[in-house]
Amino acid sequence: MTKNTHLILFKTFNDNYGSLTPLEVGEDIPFPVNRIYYIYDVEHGMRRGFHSHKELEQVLVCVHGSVKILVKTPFESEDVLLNRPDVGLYIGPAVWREMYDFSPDAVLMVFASRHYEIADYIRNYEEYVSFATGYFDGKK
Ligand code: T46
Repeated sequence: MTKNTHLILFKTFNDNYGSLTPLEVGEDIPFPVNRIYYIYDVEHGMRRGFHSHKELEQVLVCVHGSVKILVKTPFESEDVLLNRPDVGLYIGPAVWREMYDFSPDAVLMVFASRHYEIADYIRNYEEYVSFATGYFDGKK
């Protein structure tokens, strides 16, 4: 997958009385969770995101319906379909993301490693490419 992203398959208990997916911080979610938010009621054709984060780590779970996530670095990009409540998409720092093709019933839940910080967002694509090139070069 694209650098600093991976899919996580959560263990799930499927019983004759229904299904339950427990998420343990530090095990299923690979960082301490400081914030949770969810995105829903997204109008048909609407695209969101268009930014990267400098430090934030997140796990995105489409707990109902479906949504596609474009994850992109200066070197590669991938479109990920999230349509199962037992699958999470980890997105680390320096990854550009766009969310699109929300089904009308989609609920996208996000577990985040940090509180909401405007200064952690990079919304200008040229600025992002420069930041991410330096970030990934430093990891070689
Ligand atoms: C991300 C993707 C997956 C807050 O006040 N607190 C929050 O914790 C968040 C996430 C947002 N907001 C406010 C800021 C805006 O006025 O909610 C409004 C919508 O946020 P934004 O336009 O950033 O939403 P998206 O869908 O473009 O991006 C969000 C997250 O912001 C972002 O970190 O990775 O979901």
